[in-house]
Amino acid sequence: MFTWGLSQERGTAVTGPVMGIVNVTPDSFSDGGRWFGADAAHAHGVALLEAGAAVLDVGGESTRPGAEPVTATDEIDRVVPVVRALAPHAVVSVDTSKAAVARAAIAAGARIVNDVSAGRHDPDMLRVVADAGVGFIAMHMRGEPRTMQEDPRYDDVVREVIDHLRARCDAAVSAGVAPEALMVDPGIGFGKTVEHNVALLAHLETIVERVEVPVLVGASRKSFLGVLAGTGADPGAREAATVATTVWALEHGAAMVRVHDVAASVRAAAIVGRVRSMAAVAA
Ligand code: PMM
Repeated sequence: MFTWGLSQERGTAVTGPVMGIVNVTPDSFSDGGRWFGADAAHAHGVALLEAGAAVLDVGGESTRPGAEPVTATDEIDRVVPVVRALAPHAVVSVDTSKAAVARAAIAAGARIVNDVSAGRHDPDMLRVVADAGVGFIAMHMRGEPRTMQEDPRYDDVVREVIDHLRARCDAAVSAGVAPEALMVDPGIGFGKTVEHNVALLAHLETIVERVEVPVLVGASRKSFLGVLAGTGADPGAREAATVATTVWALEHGAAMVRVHDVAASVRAAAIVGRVRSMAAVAA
């Protein structure tokens, strides 16, 4: 059975706080099309592993705002060859909301399912995860990717995200998923304004305390960073801002960050770890 417990043996357990993104899509917001072929995606995954990724997150459907859905067959054709090639060398998660894709990816060696709908999109998802005994990442999303950025509103975004994540964890456990296999994610950019995203980061410690399972943060290259840093619409110009979110997230209790540029976040995580251990000795 999968747990998030740390172990030193690469390929069999999660060894660090950085998840690398391997998008096998023609249209993801920041790297759409770059790693679309299975060979290119595999080579990209190997490079992220060498840069220090503890998990490789392989996705075959873009979740950017306004993205069009992909059929399960197309998604399987995209992700399975890449999962199969990477799984002997890495802990691989599959970024999907479809049970059929999760099942095929697990058969190809994926050990974690990362579902942006937290098991709501497909009624079979939680059972597939429970039966396979794999890890499950439940993310908060308001609505669905195609429409989620149309005027998102909350009374209290932090409280509502916490309540939702706790409810999704309860649903997963009721379906037979082991509590140790769960991770949650506040879903930066998924049905949220710039202010909502900042509030979720600002109150990350509260989220970590209240959800009672490890927390993943995925802020990498997202558009609110372009707004906050004044770098505009080019996702590639958001790297410094992304590293700032890595440092903030790890320093405020996140167990893992999901990023495109693994090397930069691994270096940042090393500095955070070093300073934190010195602070613990000094205190
Ligand atoms: N973001 C994207 C896709 N999948 N999964 C989780 N758990 N958290 C995220 O923040 C997240 C995700 C969109 O980013 P991408 O298109 O660069 O993969």
